Amino acid sequence: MFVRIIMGSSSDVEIARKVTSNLSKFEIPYKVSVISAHRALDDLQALVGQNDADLYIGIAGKAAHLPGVIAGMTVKPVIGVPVKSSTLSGLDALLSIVQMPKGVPVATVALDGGENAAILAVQVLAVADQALTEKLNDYKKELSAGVRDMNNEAAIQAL
Ligand code: RP5
Repeated sequence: MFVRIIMGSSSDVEIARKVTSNLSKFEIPYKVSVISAHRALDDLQALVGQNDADLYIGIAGKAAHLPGVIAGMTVKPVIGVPVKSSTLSGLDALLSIVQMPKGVPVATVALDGGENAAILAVQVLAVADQALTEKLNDYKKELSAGVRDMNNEAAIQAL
């Protein structure tokens, strides 16, 4: 099992780092590439054409066609991460990724949402993996505990 993370430019690396650090928490193997759908389409076709990954995460800003083009090349699930990289504050990337034509979905997460891209990837991969499902249950418990800690903070209780 492994996830391919493809970003459109090395300028997207901080968002990719959010993905890799969260996949690592669940011990999910991954491979990272920089390949632009616009500037290196042949390379993208060659990589996705290998058909060797279980899931793809495409990270891109501006006219962010990368995740959609990946989705057009594979039947594996594709998660898209729009990057807030331009003068339009990322709205361009968000709409470019989320507004896919019917039949070719890209599961789009929030702007710069590398963390949720990783968690969603784990959830997809966990459907047929009980050990991974148990790790996700533990993760959810940690989230709950974190909010309980916030609730107990003295500054909150003093309001
Ligand atoms: C997109 O354009 C990339 O995904 C990046 O977010 C944005 C800017 O790319 P660079 O001009 O920094 O290479 O293709």
